[in-house]
Amino acid sequence: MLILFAAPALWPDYRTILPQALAEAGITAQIVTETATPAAVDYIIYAPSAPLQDFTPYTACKAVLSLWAGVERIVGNATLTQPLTRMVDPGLTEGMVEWVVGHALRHHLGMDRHIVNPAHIWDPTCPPLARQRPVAMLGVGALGLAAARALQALNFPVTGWSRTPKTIQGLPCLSGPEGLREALSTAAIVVTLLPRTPETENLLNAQTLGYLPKGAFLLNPGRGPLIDDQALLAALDSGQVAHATLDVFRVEPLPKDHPFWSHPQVTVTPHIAADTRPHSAARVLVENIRRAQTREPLLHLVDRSLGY
Ligand code: NDP
Ligand code: OXD
Repeated sequence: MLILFAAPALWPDYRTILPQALAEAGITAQIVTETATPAAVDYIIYAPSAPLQDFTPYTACKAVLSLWAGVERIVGNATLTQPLTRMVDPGLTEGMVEWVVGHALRHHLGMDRHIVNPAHIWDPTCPPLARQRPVAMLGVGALGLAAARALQALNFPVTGWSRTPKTIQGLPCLSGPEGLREALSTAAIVVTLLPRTPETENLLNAQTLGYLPKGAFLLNPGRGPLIDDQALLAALDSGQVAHATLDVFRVEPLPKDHPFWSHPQVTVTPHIAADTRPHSAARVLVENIRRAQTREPLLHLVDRSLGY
């Protein structure tokens, strides 16, 4: 078996552990980072930064396995005819849960007032309890559901919102445009864990931000284009949105002159909400290779027509 690891910058992270994970699964394979015989490649492990853009010569390739959860940079590639899987990695999920909970608690507890208090103001205002701070979780897939569960464990009342209607034990869920309006209309905190697709572009715009109660907090670890930047800046200036903590942007790195950098009500984190963790991710990759070899259904298969 020949595996092309087509993400050269990440190879040092996987050089030891990917062969180990293959060996643990009893799979014998040669892993290369480039090849002169693309027709001999059985699997491609891929990241968006990879130079590989033309999948046509990989005629025997059984699957392209993305190291990233978000696949918007590969899903529309017309040369890609092989099955594409996205990354659902327990380590990545754990990181995302920590980022969402950490930033939600920062705003919920009003930590900034005490961490940065140069005038030494003694303000004994106690924050409400989490149970009084409703959260709208836009996207209840691998990451959104895990983040929702962690917030629920702290007593935040969470409502999920997704493309398709869902019944999830203990988590009220809505879908569709009316569901979005309903979820946002009571949300004190909104978290966007949606993929970037034509349908999700500018989902949070002047109209939908207007559904929120005044002074809501926004956390976006999903993708930059989910939000209309100008509409968000206007909502921040009017106080409609009290603070936005943004991890992802239309252009990354966020250009130095972008107004988000200097806006007092915006926190920029540099696309670090969650990273694929090689130890756990290697096992996920290997499990899908094992499944493809035994003709079992692949995990986390991307639906090209939906774009995620
Ligand atoms: P999943 O595919 O598991 O979940 C996606 C969720 O979004 C699903 O609930 C899906 O609905 C919902 N959704 C998709 N399209 C729409 C739509 N048009 N309207 C409403 N809901 C929609 O993805 P993950 O949870 O694994 O990842 C989510 C995103 O997080 C990734 O696509 C990526 O962009 C981002 N990400 C960011 C990282 C970071 O470091 N900042 C790290 C990793 C991921 P349904 O259930 O009905 O299909
Ligand atoms: C991903 C990401 O999609 O890091 O995996 O954003």
